Amino acid sequence: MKVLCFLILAAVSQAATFTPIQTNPAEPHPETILDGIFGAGAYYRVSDDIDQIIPGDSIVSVDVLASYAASTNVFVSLPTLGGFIGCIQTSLSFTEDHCTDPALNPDGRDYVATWRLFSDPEIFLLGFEDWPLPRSDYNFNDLVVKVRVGHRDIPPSEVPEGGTLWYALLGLAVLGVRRLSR
Ligand SMILES: [Ca+2]
Ligand SMILES: [Ca+2]
Repeated sequence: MKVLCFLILAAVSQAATFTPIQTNPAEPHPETILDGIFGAGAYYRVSDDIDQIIPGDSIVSVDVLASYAASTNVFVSLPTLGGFIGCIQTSLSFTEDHCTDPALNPDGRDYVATWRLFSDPEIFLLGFEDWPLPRSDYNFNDLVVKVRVGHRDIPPSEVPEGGTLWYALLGLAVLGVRRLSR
């Protein structure tokens, strides 16, 4: 019974969480924007408990997909352990900078929704909300960007040579035979 309870608790703690996106009738929902560019069903929403850091060794490109904002929002990336934190810096004084990591936002709230493409794991689609609550319409389309990340090439010295790899596989096979023979 204890094991069952632990498994249930583990499943609950790993449940995906999605920050709600409000609908503003005057502007498109960010997923309507993505539908028009990538096609419906081409992407999936990333859980908001894991979208704080864009994983990668470099940011290869940033393309603005849409912006429905009264202010000028500029995307900036902050290197951090394991990747990058994405932020918008805004030009108007009644709004504030918002980052993918809510801990960096003045009120600690989440102002970024993230999606990924099924066809390309190197691409992250970020929808930013620039107005803080309670005045915010919270529709996450004030800046929608496509970020492509890159990964460091592994130097040849770190790639096992063919012979080394075969000896390693042979060693595992020997261990397996010994275990079976016990
Ligand atoms: Ca988020
Ligand atoms: Ca908005």
